[in-house]
Amino acid sequence: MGLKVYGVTLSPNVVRVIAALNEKGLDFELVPVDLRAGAHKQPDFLALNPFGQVPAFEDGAVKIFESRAINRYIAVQYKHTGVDLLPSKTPAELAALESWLESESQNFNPPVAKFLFEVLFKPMIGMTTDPATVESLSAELGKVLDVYEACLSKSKYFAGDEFSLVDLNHMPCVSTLMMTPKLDLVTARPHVKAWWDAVSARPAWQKTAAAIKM
Ligand SMILES: N[C@@H](CCC(=O)N[C@@H](CS)C(=O)NCC(=O)O)C(=O)O
Repeated sequence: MGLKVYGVTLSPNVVRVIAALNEKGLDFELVPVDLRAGAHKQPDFLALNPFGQVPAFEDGAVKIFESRAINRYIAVQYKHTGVDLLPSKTPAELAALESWLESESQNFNPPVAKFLFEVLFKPMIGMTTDPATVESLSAELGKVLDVYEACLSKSKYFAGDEFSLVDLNHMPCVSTLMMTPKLDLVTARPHVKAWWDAVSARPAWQKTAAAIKM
């Protein structure tokens, strides 16, 4: 029994779940999945995630896949443990939070995931980074970050003055982006940079970051 995260910390999607568990102060087991050997396409893993991707998650009899769905479960099931990741009160506040959660998965994640694959992960698997692709993805990402800069000039966090799941869900890819030569996408935008400085200084994130093996 207990909480189990299946995956490896090279994956920002896996780190997203680890970050939520650490914010909650919950103990969990990280069960390694050998992606190179194709363990994620074997029947025992497909029983956890039929799409054969990490992360997968177990809380006793509860089995969940998709990092954002896992984090939503953690936020609701463990609402009163550690920091409240869904601190909204009114329907309007909840809707604002949902808008930025959607933005993370629909607007931010597609260009940043392609960017990180091009810049960091391609060289790891013996492929060559294409500079033109890097430039066009940087421009695409920059437009999203311009919207974020405007948002974060009005409030300390994405959904107001309290840290929430919106901030947390963004953190793994921003952290990985900060490891690339294009970290100025963040640092050149003062409010995005101030946000990153604040959220990455959180003790739970420090614990998460220390566990990441690239
Ligand atoms: N939307 C999924 C994405 C999961 C995902 O793309 N996982 C990657 C690692 S970052 C994976 O398992 N790749 C192996 C594959 O697709 O075969 C989530 O957020 O959990």
